[in-house]
Amino acid sequence: MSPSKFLGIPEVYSAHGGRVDHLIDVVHWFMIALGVGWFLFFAYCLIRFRASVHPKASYHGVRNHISSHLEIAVVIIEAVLLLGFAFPLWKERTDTWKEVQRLDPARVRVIGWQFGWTYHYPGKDGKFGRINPQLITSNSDPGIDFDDPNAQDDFITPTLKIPKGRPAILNITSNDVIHNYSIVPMRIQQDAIPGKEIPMWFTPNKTIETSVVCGQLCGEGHGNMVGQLEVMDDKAYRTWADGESDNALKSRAPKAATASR
Ligand SMILES: [Cu+2]
Repeated sequence: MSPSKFLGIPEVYSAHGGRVDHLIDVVHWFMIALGVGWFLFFAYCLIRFRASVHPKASYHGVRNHISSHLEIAVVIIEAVLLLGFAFPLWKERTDTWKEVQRLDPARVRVIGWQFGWTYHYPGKDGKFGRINPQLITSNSDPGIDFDDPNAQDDFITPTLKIPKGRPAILNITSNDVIHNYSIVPMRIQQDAIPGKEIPMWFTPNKTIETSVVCGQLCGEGHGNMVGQLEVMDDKAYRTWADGESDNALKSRAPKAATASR
């Protein structure tokens, strides 16, 4: 039985999501066991130390060293948890990051702003154009420098589209305050911090059209920061992305020619 099934958490759509739900289950079972244990101890104390049996307090307190031994045991258990589980699991995640770079990931810059999200794709060349914050003209403007050759085929969309079955690397950033890009069906979220681009990655394993929310209270329009996400079949995604890239290149070609004269 898994508590995560009763908590109203939506279906998982990413490769790693099942492990997150498993952790949620483990933590809930552990907390239930702790809650029951502490409640029994509380009930025991109420009965064992009731006023009619112990009208006077003991001024000596505990005289043995049990509590010191218990504290040492807690330190050892926590060291085992940290060194034996947390560090190796973190290492596995960071090692996979190197592997992900080789798996032909879809890359998108995600820009949070008050109050919405903008998506910047690198286009067919796979390279994001240079970003210059001084070129930003509105709060949703990603500030792309179109004098950069790498920017010529870049395109911007109001909806995030990514392929199924390939990793998606989203570089999360913000134009103003701290936001948080939170995709609940993918079991992943990342703070959007102005001046920083922080990559987050996951592999969608089913197609879905869903919404993405802002997970960080960021101002009066925070509740309206709902983004749209579409996970498409890989072939449909490539057709769409190449088409958008070609259109962007065509629309900028005359400008690029004038600039080079
Ligand atoms: Cu926000």
